Amino acid sequence: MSTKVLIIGACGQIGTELTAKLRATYGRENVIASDIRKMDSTVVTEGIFEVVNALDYNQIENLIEKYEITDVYLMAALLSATAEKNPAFAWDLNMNSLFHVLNLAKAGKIKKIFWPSSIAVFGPTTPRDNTPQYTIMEPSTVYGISKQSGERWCEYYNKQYGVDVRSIRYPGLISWTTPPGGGTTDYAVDIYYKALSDKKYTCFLSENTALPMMYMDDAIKATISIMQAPAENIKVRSSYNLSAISFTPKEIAESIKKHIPEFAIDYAPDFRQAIADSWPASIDDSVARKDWGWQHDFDMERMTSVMLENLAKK
Ligand code: AKB
Repeated sequence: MSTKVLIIGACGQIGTELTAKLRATYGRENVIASDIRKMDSTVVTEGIFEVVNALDYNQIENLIEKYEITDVYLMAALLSATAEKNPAFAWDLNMNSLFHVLNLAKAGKIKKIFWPSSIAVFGPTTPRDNTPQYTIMEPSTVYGISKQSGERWCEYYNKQYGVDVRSIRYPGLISWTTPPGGGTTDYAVDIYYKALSDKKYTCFLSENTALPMMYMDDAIKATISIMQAPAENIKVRSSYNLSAISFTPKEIAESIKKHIPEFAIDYAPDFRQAIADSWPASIDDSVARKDWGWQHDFDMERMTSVMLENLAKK
């Protein structure tokens, strides 16, 4: 049976680029993009697009039957900063959308699920440097609590019902095509826009706040390769640590100054500082590297060159 993909949340920061790559991989007619509303983006104009509410089980089931979907990528979620402002809705969206696709797989209607977790599953009691795959996890944000609970349910559905669900803990993701929305790591995207437009940026995190980050091309590569790996290689059915680079606002500003010498940064930490302080500074992803051959391509300097070059053309 050939692969037929449904992406839920296709118009977001990850969904947009994931949809393009999946269409290039499996063929445009085999990848159905969906989101809560039609947005002005290439995922809408360059292939099949359906409006779907990730909280509506019947709508998702109908799409799966209509297009004979085999694989679902569930990318709809409220991120860390937005979730703190609307805890009840964040819990509802992040958990119940996951239950819907897990239950559809349990009922035999789809074969494989990709569900993103996050470094937010870790908390203030987790070792901060080189955080291991298995460690203390006491998340202190609504988003982190939902991702940690989701991981437990993914593992449960795999062990109890044989559901083939695969997951990675994304770090902060940096890309130039679609802006992020509502995350604590979003400064690392905003800074490039402001460096080009204003030559200065006020960062909502303090200068020495190190966080794990990754260029989007690496994240998309990881997402597709974990889904294509043989099932027996996916030994972790909660979620895999994934790492590429780790930097502070001061360090990313220095890398931008190599291209824009007059660029200036100052700091005005807000409520997102406490969220960042509860997360790891760097991640040990040796288990993903061993189990399914993960490796990253982009370091900070390469990422800065690509970001500035492409945003300047926009
Ligand atoms: C966020 O900042 O909320 C996200 C994440 C690390 O999951 N980018």
